[in-house]
Amino acid sequence: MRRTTLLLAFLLPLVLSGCATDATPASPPPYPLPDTPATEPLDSLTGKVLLQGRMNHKGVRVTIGEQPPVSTRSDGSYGPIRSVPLGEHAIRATMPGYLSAAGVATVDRSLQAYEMPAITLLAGDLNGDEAVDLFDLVLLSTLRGNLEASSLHADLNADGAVGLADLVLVGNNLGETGPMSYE
Ligand SMILES: [Ca+2]
Ligand SMILES: [Ca+2]
Repeated sequence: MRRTTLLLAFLLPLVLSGCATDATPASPPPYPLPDTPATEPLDSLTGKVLLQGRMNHKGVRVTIGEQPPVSTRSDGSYGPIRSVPLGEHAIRATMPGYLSAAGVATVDRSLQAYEMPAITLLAGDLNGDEAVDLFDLVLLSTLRGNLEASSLHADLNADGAVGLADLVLVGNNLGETGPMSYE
């Protein structure tokens, strides 16, 4: 028993030193590590929404899944929206006076960034029922020349007046319905 213990005491340092010379501390583990944990959220989601008949596309409200809504800048861009969880998310773009747009953003772990396709909202849904029809045309006629704050959504081309140009936009879109879908 004592002999065995002595032998071990003698051999152990040799064995350990042998191991130490074989092992390289900086060597990678012998199995591949996943690039991203499956629950890692998307870092950046961006997109663009344009407003028919306008040069300035500011103020479109964009909601993605459960994220807080964001607003478009004057060039129509929005985002980046950070920390979007993996999975499918409903996306919706709304603007008073315009048909809305709806789609789905599918975020998977292979993505570092996601860009929604650009979409142009059609003008003329003044009463917000997702249809451009005679009711909107009549409503616009009654608001013509009126620049109360409550009627500003009828100034579709945002030129500061409710007038003929806005009437033309509604007329051209008669029969269109929303929500418009992303291709
Ligand atoms: Ca309508
Ligand atoms: Ca106008």
